[in-house]
Amino acid sequence: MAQKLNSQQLMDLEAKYGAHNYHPLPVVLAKGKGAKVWDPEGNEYYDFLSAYSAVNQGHCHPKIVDAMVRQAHELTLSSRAFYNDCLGPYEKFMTEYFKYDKVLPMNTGAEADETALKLARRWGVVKKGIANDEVTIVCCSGNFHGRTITIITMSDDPDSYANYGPLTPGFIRIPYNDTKALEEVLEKHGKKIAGFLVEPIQGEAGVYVPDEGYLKKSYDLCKKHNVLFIADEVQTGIARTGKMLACDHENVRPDILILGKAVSGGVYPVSAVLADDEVMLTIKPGEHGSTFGGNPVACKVAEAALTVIKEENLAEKAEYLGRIFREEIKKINSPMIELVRGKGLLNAVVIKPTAGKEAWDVCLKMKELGVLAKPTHGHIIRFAPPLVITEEELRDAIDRIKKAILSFTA
Ligand code: IF1
Repeated sequence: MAQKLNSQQLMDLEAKYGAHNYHPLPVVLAKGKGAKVWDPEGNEYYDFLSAYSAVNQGHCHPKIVDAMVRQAHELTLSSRAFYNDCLGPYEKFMTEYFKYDKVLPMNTGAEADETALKLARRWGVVKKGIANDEVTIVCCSGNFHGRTITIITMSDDPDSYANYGPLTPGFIRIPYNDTKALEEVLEKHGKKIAGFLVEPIQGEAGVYVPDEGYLKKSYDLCKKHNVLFIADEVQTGIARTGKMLACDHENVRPDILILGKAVSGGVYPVSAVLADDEVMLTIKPGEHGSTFGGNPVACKVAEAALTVIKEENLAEKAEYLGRIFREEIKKINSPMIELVRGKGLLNAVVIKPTAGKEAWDVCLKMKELGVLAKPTHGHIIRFAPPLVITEEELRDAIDRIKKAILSFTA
């Protein structure tokens, strides 16, 4: 029998044998249940990252895991060369759930974003009549849509795009949360613009919440110029911000909706693109796809995961608990807390380095006290627990966060 490895040994293995494309917090997760996770030594933590909002339904939700295990015993993969007996019912479920004509199933967020870009370009060529080599997509500064070559073309973060060789033409980037900039680009180049791709709240930018009305105004501008409004709700969707979709806060219905992460409750890679026929049917058989997209396990997992969201009222919970979180964190009397922002349970605290201590040190201290979160951009800590966290657990976690921050300034 192989002997059980401890945290240090496991981290050493990753350093020695794994590519060095991540810099994780030094904690190893070996078990998860609801809002809590445990390391191999048995230490317990509140998970305030939720695998970047994939685990909205909580770790190892029994209904989702059951759905996966049951289907895994029947049929795991058919490919799309044949039909399978889960995909049709899943597509009916998804289109009724999100109220679109059609869904296109993929696996990861990046693939869903790529799919949306292809759909928008195709629609631009065949419906709007833009010349094939001129189709343009407008994106926003500070965006994060994934890691493919085309997607990193849109990024303005050198960590994402630098030294990866020639990128993809056909994008214009404008400032986020700036309807004037959108209006100008549409006035100037509208005839060759097929779509405007936007995150309703920017995750990677440090949970950057745009001004109220930004999405609605942007949507209206797109309509005026016959441009598709494309929402990347990979991180903001599925109840995270207090509504099923973050666009619901402004009653905006995207022409193309991109979903990932929590569509499966973090149990399996499942992503999806939703649109109406006028857009979706511009892609014909053989023109796009994926071996695993729409596989039977994915279908069953996603149906279960989305059912849990409604059964457990997780959007309402996120809204209610998010208010408590922001209120309580704002009460902490420390010069380290510069700003608290967010919506629902997608929140961030901007940390002002104090006495040589910064966001990374706060995260290490929180880890010691039983709360896991990860800094972004050096000075921002994202706080996004599973939406199933109870009020009692949340308040307990807030006490620990408070202790961690005060330990540097008291
Ligand atoms: C990593 C960030 C979060 C996303 C949006 C598409 C994707 C993502 C809005 C791609 C992915 C992740 C991936 C994760 C880090 C992370 C992240 F900090 F980089 F920005 F969540 F905030 N659209 N977000 O947020 O989805 O292909 O990964 O399934 O490790 O890179 P994917």
